[in-house]
Amino acid sequence: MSRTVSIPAEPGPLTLEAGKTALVVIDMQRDFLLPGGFGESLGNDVDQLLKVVPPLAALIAAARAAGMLVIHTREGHEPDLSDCPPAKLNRGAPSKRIGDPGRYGRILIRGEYGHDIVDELAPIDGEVVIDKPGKGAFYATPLQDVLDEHGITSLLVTGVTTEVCVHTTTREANDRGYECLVVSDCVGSYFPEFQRVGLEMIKAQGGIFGWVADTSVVIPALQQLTVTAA
Ligand code: C5J
Repeated sequence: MSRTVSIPAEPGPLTLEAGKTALVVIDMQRDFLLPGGFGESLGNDVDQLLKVVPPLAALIAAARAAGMLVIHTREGHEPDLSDCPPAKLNRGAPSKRIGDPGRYGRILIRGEYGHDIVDELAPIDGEVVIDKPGKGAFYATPLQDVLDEHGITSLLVTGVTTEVCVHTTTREANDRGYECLVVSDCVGSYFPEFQRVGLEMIKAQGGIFGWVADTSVVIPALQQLTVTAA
């Protein structure tokens, strides 16, 4: 076991340090992933997101085994929608808005079945769950404080959707000084072309706001890393 590991990422290797790296799992919620949920009701192909679940489950298991901080996020709002700006509420299909009844309860409302994380990736005791009203995980949340408390400087970023909440969170984190490695087979978009271009954008221009690698290299790296090593 070692305190640091070099990941063969793109556009170049990234060194991660035990105890300073957290896994962030963004919005793997039933409303986005499940057949019949909010995402599918907007005409999206949820299979594009569901295929992320097996590699992400394996990555979460590796992070837990390494003793790494695991943080889950959920996009959603208070039942009275007081934290949902009109500019967000009033767009989209008029019959499918945040707060409306959906197959899995009121759409993207905290406490509803659809708002919670899919069973396969459910947080375990001690893991941090951040409820966020926006696309980015830093906006109007305690995420920065949580990372500061744990001395985190690097993030493994995963979840959905690649071009929306994953991108926004990675950009927010990059601007705050975190090194972000986006795990390519653990992020998903309803749109294959957005998935491809979204990943290209992160690592372009020498890694303009992050690094990209898949689980075939990230999981073995985590297996070499332990937060308890001297
Ligand atoms: C979206 C997200 N796409 N988690 N949310 O509205 O990316």
